[in-house]
Amino acid sequence: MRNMRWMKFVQALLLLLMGRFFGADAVVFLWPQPQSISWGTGPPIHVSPKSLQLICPSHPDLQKATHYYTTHIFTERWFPVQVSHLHPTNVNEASEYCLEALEIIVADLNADLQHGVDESYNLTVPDEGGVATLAAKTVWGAIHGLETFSQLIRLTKNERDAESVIERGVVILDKPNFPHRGILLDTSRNFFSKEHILRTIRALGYNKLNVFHWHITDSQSFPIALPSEPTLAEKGSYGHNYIYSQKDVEEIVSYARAFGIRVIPEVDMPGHSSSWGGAYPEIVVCNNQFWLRPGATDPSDAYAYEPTPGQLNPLLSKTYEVVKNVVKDVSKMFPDQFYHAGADEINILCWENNTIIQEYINKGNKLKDALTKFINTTKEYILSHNKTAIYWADVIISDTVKADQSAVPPQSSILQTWNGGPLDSKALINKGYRIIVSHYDWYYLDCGHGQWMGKDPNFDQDFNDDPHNYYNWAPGGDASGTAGDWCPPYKTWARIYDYDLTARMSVREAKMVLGGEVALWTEQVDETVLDSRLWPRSSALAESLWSGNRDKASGKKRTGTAIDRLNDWRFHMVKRGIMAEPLQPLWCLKNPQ
Ligand code: CP6
Repeated sequence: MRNMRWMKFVQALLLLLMGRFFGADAVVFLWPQPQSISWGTGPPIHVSPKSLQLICPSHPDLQKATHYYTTHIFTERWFPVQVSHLHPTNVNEASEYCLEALEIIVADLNADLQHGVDESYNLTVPDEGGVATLAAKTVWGAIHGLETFSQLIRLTKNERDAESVIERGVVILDKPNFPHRGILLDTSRNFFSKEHILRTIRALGYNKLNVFHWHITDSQSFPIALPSEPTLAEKGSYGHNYIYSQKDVEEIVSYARAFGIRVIPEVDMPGHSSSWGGAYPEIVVCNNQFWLRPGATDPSDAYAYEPTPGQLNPLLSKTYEVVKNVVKDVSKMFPDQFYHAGADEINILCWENNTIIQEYINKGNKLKDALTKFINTTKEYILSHNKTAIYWADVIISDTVKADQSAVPPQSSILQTWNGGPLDSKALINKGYRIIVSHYDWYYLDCGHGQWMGKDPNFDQDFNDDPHNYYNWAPGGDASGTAGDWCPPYKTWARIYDYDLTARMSVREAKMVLGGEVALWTEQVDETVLDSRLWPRSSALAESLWSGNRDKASGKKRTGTAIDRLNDWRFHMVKRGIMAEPLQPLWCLKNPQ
């Protein structure tokens, strides 16, 4: 017995000494890494997630969040091995300290969840346990703090009778580097039922991402029921089981709020809108035509980038009648101040194919005047609902399709990039616009899957020449080695993490970058692979936009050292029901370097 006590004493002394020397190091892994974290030096603190008291101000979203975290997340158990080389093994013997409560204090309960709202929080767990404090300016910061708190709670090594502990006391001061941190999900090419969207939204919350950019409609389907224009979905969706009802939208928006996530809707126009032609064939030009122009020998002679072509006719009053209703309904259904108005990949060849538009040109107008007319008319609808418009940057950058397209959106608009790279960002900013970065060469999650285009020299010639071959649909496919993929290669987590979205910008320019979004276009994605396409790669974006991709002390890129932490985080997500794909074999976790 005496011996045992002596051993315990030595053990406690060792832990104490280790704490002194290593207290500043990672004690448990967190994702995204907080801006500032200082670990205490005491022994582990026991937490009983079920009896932990939560003291929470009265606010419906915060109360929903605390309820969710206490019932589902604090009680999370580990899978299938812990990355536990940093964990002490005999927690039970080392500590008498317990955490009894988490007190949440919010300075301003009225701050709405909108762009730029304060998301900071401070979290303190005293060395000797007792009451932890989560202090935030707003509910939305407090929700992020709850997530961090949940990541502090870990199980001890022995899975059989594992115990929940917080390894040390800790003080965390945290806030995001960028106010706009999101993912885009396209629900037009393939449909995703409500439960899959809700799961995706809570995964965003786990990662402290705060924007769900919902690319609701496109040429392939129109899956949202709008009260003023119900036939758009009735005739334009994949079927009655493939429509989001108003109630679905309400549920999605309110679920997202409780995780501090804004839902930004996009009903794409005037391009990418063949699906509107189900209800209103008269307002859609080159609707459902074969994607190549008759007699075309070169795939750049196409009406669209992928089947099926179809753009709104900018010269018809009927078009504006419908668009006005759509903007009205969507503005009402989504409380966010941002409204994404699309305007990507407008194809002049499609518009030229229409007699009304040809007459307009014969009168001396230019095609870009037609686009300007569309943007100028519809911007008024958007502004009249007090929304800020977001457009894809193609609306002013004219080289994506044919030279003759560019309109001038109001300076209050935000432009979202996808073509090009950092230099294009600078160009847009220097035209006076705020931007959101989604450069496909870094942030497109659908790349590298052998996509919908291109001839492949390795394929049989008959297959290559068959115009109905899915792989021959879009321009660009040749023997150059890029065949069969729009945007090779597959974007790895490290490529996403490493990207500096304000590279080579002045401080003034960098301020115009609101943040970034990874994009999941879904020509080749449906519910069966949704999680693995999104996660953990979107987590890489989440950290790079939250606290950056550099080590604070050394100023060096931390891409190389983030892998163990990301691996650990990936297991957390799997444990929470997000089927994130593995980054390494389990061997690496058992044999940490
Ligand atoms: N759909 C829409 C798409 C794309 C865009 N808009 C897209 C373009 C190029 C690549 C991937 C996706 N499928 N509506 C561009 C914003 Cl590589």
